[in-house]
Amino acid sequence: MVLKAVCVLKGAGETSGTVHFEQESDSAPVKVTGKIAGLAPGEHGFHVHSFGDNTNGCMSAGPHFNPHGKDHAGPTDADRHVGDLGNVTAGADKVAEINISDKMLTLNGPYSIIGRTMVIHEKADDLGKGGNDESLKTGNAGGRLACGVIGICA
Ligand SMILES: *[C@@H]1O[C@H](CO)[C@@H](O)[C@H](O)[C@H]1NC(C)=O
Ligand SMILES: *[C@@H]1O[C@H](CO)[C@@H](O)[C@H](O)[C@H]1NC(C)=O
Ligand SMILES: [Cu+2]
Ligand SMILES: [Zn+2]
Repeated sequence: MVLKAVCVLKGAGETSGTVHFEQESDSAPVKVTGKIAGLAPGEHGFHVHSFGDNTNGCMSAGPHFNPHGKDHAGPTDADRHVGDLGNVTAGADKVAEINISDKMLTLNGPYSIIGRTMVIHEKADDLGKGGNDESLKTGNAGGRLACGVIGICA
């Protein structure tokens, strides 16, 4: 059974986008595709945060989704937050095209990301290699430019 989800990201500024998620079977990687516009050219941290709560904007989404109690890291690290998708890169046109396949994300079971929040950040995620405490929590990715709740779609 193919599972699909979608997230519409919005924020207080000009950043906005749409991200699609697709998983071919329960244990398959999740394909993450889409586009985010209104970004300064360069890398921007991109994570699934714990809560599908946007009552206080992107802040109420809480920290990175981390059901296994790991340190923050990069998407290819074995030990990482489930929500750690690294960076997406915006071009001179201020648009980041997203095309990621991730083995740790899932759209089913107790660790499903459905109902949680996708966040795009102001700065680059240092993937836990920044050499300070914050790097192991957030990757020093700075402010939350836009976010949205991940929902089931047809
Ligand atoms: C940002 O993450 C990507 C992978 O998602 C990585 O290739 C890149 O080196 C990272 N940038 C920094 C500054 O660590
Ligand atoms: C996304 O990446 C996959 C695997 O690297 C590639 O086969 C596919 O063509 C890419 N899709 C787009 C729209 O770039
Ligand atoms: Cu984040
Ligand atoms: Zn993290």
